[in-house]
Amino acid sequence: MQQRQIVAVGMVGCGFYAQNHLHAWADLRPEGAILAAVCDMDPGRAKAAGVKFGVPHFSCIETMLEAVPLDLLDIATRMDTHRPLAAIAAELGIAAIVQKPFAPTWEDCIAVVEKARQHNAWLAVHENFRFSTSMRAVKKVLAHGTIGTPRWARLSWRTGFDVYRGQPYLAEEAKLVIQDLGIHILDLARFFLGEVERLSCETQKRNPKIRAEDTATIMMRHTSGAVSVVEATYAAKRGDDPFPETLLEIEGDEGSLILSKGEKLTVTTQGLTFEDHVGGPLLHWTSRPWHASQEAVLHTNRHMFERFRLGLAADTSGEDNLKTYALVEAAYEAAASHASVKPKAHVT
Ligand code: NAD
Ligand code: 89Y
Repeated sequence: MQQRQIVAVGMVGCGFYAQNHLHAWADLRPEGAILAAVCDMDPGRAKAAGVKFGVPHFSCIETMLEAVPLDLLDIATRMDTHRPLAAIAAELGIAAIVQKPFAPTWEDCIAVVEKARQHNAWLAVHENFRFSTSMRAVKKVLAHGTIGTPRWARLSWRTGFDVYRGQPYLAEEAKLVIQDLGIHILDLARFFLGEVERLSCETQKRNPKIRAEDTATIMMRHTSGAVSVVEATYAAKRGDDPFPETLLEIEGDEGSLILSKGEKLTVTTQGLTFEDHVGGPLLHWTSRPWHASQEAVLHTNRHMFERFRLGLAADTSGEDNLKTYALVEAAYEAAASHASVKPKAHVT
């Protein structure tokens, strides 16, 4: 397949988190990813993004697609709109990236994947945590065999940061911390330890002002035999709040690694212990505390763009992300049934 030199990108949704996508696409312009148009059904948001990034802006996706030839649609709206927007892209043979969570239900996710397959359209999910500089550093240590085969892990995301301020809709979600945030951590568990055989889960709603669970504790048996604990909460009250960092402990046959606050990686192997800072530098558009999440957007967009350009699937293709979404579904089922649950599989 011939490699594309230039990829014309259209952005749908210019809200809170899309600002990071817009900056990332602007940074990737010298590499050939050209932000060509933006769209938001809120005309004020569309205009603000269009003016800021110097591209035409639209408040209707169909109008944008008629006016501007695009190769890749980056959908950073909320999950309820992912299925119809991705369908519009697939029917036109345009590649699509959808933000996490993939869609509100397993059936919706399958429908998005099937629609793309039917139209031979490239599809990926913007699952950014595994692309952050620190998570790539952890993956490298594992891939080099420095700690041997991973046997046990704790992946922890515990905060009291006011996530409802920037994302007020979170307080109204029928499913909260597993679907919104745990989904990233479950994806990391797959990334580091492989697929999951079964899981159990306990949820809690500790903040009385919100609708759904804000705390989840999940225990998983991976097909490799490894066991992991995935923790996610929006209700922690901690002096040294690590938001939005994921903290890790992974124990292998030959050693261990610990990723602690401040993106400090401690690796123990053959009786020796090494420490390193493994976070990426601040970018001109990132700031603390959001930086760790933001910089991962740049790496995610670059990965998406490069894979699409080569005609290859993204690591977090629609198909791949179904496996992460199946863990979300299994966690809710396990919490409701108080039983251990085997994640669903999508059979094509
Ligand atoms: P938001 O409500 O701030 O922005 C969504 C925007 O989409 C709004 O401006 C809305 O007008 C627009 N929109 C909705 N339907 C549209 C349509 N049909 N056509 C054009 N525009 C449309 O939401 P947000 O907080 O930016 O969240 C967006 C997504 O990003 C969510 O899926 C969320 O889970 C995800 N997110 C990811 C991270 C991360 O770290 N990866 C962090 C925050 C949010
Ligand atoms: O929505 C969440 C996400 O995906 O990452 C962090 C977040 O913005 C708030 O917890």
